[in-house]
Amino acid sequence: MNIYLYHNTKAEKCNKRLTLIWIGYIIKSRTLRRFEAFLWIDRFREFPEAGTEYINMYQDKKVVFSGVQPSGVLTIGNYLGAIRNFPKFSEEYRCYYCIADEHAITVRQNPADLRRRTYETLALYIACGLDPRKNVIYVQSHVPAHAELAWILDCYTMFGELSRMTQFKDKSKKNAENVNAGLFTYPSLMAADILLYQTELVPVGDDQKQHLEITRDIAVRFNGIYGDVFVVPEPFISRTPSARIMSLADPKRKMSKSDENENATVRILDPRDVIIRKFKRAVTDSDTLVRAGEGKDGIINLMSIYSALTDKSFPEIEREFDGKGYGDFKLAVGEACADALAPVQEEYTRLIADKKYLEDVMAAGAAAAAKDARKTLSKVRRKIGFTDQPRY
Ligand code: AQP
Repeated sequence: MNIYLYHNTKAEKCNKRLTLIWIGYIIKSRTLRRFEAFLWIDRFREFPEAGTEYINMYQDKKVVFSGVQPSGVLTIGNYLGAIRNFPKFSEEYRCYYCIADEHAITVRQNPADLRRRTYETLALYIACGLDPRKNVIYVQSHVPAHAELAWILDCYTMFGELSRMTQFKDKSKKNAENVNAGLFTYPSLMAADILLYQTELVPVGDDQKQHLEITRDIAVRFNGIYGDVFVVPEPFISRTPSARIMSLADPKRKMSKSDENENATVRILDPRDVIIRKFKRAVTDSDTLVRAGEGKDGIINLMSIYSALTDKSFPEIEREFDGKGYGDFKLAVGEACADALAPVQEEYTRLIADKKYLEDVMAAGAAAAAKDARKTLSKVRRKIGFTDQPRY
């Protein structure tokens, strides 16, 4: 194997501050004489193609995939249960994080709101620490392979399996006037999202566990018929209580961004005074002790949030608020939450004003994701007996 080093002077012209080094290696063998990979090290985020190029370093790494629907302003449930964990994987894994707009339309969306929230979700991803140079960040509908593979997987997913999904049951009740086929087949689209990239690990909140199980079942079924086509993914669900943050208005229900009761959710972008006010109004119980116990779902939920934000254990929290009432505790949770979200909000405000930058990130992410997705999709098409697509 010969190793060649290239200095890319063209890129240096684009940005004087940019140090760009290409390392390519040519594998000399009887069958293969071509570039196989290259390594790009850059120092500055402004370079538009960064998302696409940087991740080529990670070609041989295991894959992480996750996504969030732009179906509302993200909540601290989305943040603590999922997004906050995303950046942890960036160094060790090849990471794909999508903005799941195709999933969002299973519930009727106002088109202008959906468009705006797609940008907002992207800006929030980055503000929460996802570096577009180290992760493939993209919008699901920009990569048609998701919808294409979803249709194929629909044909390998059983009606009975889909009928058992609790999210389908919950959302059908909530949207009784619009129980559409997409809501029902949501899990095969999610399976397609994950399986397209040969994903090993899927960081999600506890509520998505059942969808991960069906994804695994679909992959195993497909592999059983056609050989090892898909990697069978594992969920990554945080063991901490933040894996399921509950509604502040009804602590027996999950906190959801589409909840119409504004007091039920704390949004990542809520102003400090709003955050504190919502925590002050959180439903608890008639007791006064800050302690985890039976019938104290509201307090357990607040303790979970406080624990996730401060890294304190439940016994530590109980000691800290020994002799104090719920009022002091709620205020402390509200302040801890507002403090944690302040830097995210500041970065978000900067990013959302730069539409051009966000569109560059979207374009680079879609290009990288589409390229990788195509590989799996071509393999699937061949396996099931579709003919080669003609060029047109
Ligand atoms: N309350 C929660 N606690 C912990 N994790 C949560 N997640 C959502 N709510 C909580 C995690 O956030 C990720 C993105 O979720 P999603 O937007 O794809 O769908 P969802 O789970 O249906 O989230 P919402 O907020 O409840 O959306 P709507 O109201 O539109 O249905 C997932 O990893 C999820 O586990």
